[in-house]
Amino acid sequence: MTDEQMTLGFDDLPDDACHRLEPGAVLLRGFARGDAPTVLRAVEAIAAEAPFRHMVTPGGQHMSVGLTNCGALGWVSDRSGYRYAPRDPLSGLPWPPMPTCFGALARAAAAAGGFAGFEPDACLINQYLPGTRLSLHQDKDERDFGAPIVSVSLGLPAVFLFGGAARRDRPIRVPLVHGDVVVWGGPARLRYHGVAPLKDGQHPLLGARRVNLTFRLAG
Ligand code: MD3
Ligand code: FE
Repeated sequence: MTDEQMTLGFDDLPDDACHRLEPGAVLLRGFARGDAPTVLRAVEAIAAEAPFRHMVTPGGQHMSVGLTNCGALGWVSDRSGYRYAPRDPLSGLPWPPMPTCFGALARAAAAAGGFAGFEPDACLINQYLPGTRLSLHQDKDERDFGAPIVSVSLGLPAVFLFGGAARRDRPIRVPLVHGDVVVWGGPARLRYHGVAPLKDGQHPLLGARRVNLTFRLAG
C-alpha cells in the first residue's frame, strides 16, 4: 500500500466525531475549535514571557520545532538530556502559570476520551513553521504513564505519524486540523510518534503556523 493510501483523508471523518484511532487513542475532531481564539490569545501572552525557542538535543542538534511551556513544570532539553523543570532556563523564572481555559479544556477532553479526573501540571507548546518536523520519539519523561497526554492542534493542518511500540514499526499517517484534540492514554501512551514536515499555507487565525499544545501530568 502506498503512503497516499495509508492517509485518512481530511474529509473522511465527520465533524465533531469521537474516533478511536487505536486502543487508548481517541481523536476528538474539532473539540477545541470554539475555544481556539481564547486559547491563542493565552498562547501569545505566554510566549511574551517565555518565548518560543529551539532547544538543543543531547546529541547537539537544534530542534526544528520552537517550544515553550506553561504550568508548574516545563519540558526542557539540553546537552545533558531531557527533563521537566520548574523554571524557564532562558529567564531563570518559573514557567507562566497554566491559564484557566487551558486546564478546563484539558480536563474536558480527557474526560471525553475516558480519563476523568486528569489534572495536568505541564503544558508543552510547540510551534511549527513550514518545513518544521518532529522526528519519531516516545514521551517517557513523565512520572506516571497511567495518566494520558492530551494534544490540541491549532492553525495549519499537519500529518501526525502514529507508530508502534518500536521505532522501526511503520507509522500510520493521521491528518490533524485546527481544533482537533487527541487523548493518548492506556496502550497508546508509549507509542512512537512524530509530525511530518509542515506544508506551507495560510490559516485565518495563525497565518503560516501550527501550534500544538500537549497537556501532561509530569511530576
Ligand atoms: C502519542 N507533539 O510534544 S502531539 C510532543 O503535534 C509531540 O506537536 C506532537 O509529540 C505535536 O511530544 C504530537 C500528539 C501526541 C503527543 C503525545 C503522545 C501523540 C502521542 C504520546 C504518546 C502517543
Ligand atoms: Fe511526543
